[in-house]
Amino acid sequence: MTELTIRRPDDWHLHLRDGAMLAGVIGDTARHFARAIIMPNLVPPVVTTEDAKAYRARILAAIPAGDRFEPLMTLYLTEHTEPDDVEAGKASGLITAVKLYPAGATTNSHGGVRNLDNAMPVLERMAKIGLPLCVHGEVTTPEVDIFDREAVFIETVLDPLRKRLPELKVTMEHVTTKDGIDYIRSSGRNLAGSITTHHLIINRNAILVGGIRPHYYCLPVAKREEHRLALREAATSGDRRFFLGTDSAPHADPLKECACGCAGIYTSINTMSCLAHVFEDEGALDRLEAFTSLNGPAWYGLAPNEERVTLVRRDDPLSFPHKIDTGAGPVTVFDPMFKLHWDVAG
Ligand code: OTD
Ligand code: ZN
Ligand code: ZN
Repeated sequence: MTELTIRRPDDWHLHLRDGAMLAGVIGDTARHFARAIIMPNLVPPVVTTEDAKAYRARILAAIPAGDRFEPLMTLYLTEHTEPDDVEAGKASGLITAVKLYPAGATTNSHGGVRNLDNAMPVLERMAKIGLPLCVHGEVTTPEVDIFDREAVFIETVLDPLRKRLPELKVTMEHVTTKDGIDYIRSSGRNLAGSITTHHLIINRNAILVGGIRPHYYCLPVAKREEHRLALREAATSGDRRFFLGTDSAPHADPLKECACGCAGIYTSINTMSCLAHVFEDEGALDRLEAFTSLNGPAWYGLAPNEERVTLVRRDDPLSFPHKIDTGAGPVTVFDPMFKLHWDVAG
């Protein structure tokens, strides 16, 4: 196969940032994606419907002329989030989901939730009105090894929460382990998972072999090869519970190339080319559309995009920039360590 036409993709987990960085990266998403769920971990975070409304307006203002792109807004859950505000946000059509960051789990998550009991009133309201909870599924307990944090979260936080509130719809975001895949597969309704592009491509060796490679460092951290293989199997299976959330998370290079580099991998610009490569490798190009364009909207109760895009396999490898320039500094682009041939032709 050298040509593939699919519905226009959506990205169900994206960091766009704000200000100059927003202006520098949004074009890469708007070029290929019709919609994206926008993460609220700004400084300060997007906590109220009012914050989300203002942030959405800044995103719309940054979209390059001629592009069409719809940001789907989320709220950053805190122990003080008001159930009425969340309900009003959903009712107005502004809010697509609420995001749970265990405090300290990832970039700008210190204002997140320490004790989930304190967020129960809002979670109960969300269950009642059918508003999904997007979850960064890692415990932050210092005693738990960083490679085990997702598995321990499922057992000690997510599963008890779902038993307590079976009506709550939960998206387990950026699943990185076989444990996560198995848990989603074994659960009934009301649980789905997003998978990033980079976790389908790298295992933890990418970060550590031959030197410390900060541009492969993200959270949740990439795991062993057996986990990557489980993610690939799930993503390419066509199972409706799995869909794309790139978690593309730009940081200016100096903030990653230093003694305490921050977490995040920037993939917006070459995600579709990387995914087509992965699905071709797995003999599953016919299921790429389910992963990028059908399963996500179905889960969030939205119609799939009507517009189509065509991917073309070029004989010569594509050339993507090594870095993009943003007004907030250079951002290194994810290098999948293989040549890319699939081009989004439009
Ligand atoms: N992971 N970096 C960021 C967020 C994600 O956990 C995440 O969703 C970020 O920079 O905002 C990262 O590595
Ligand atoms: Zn996260
Ligand atoms: Zn993220």
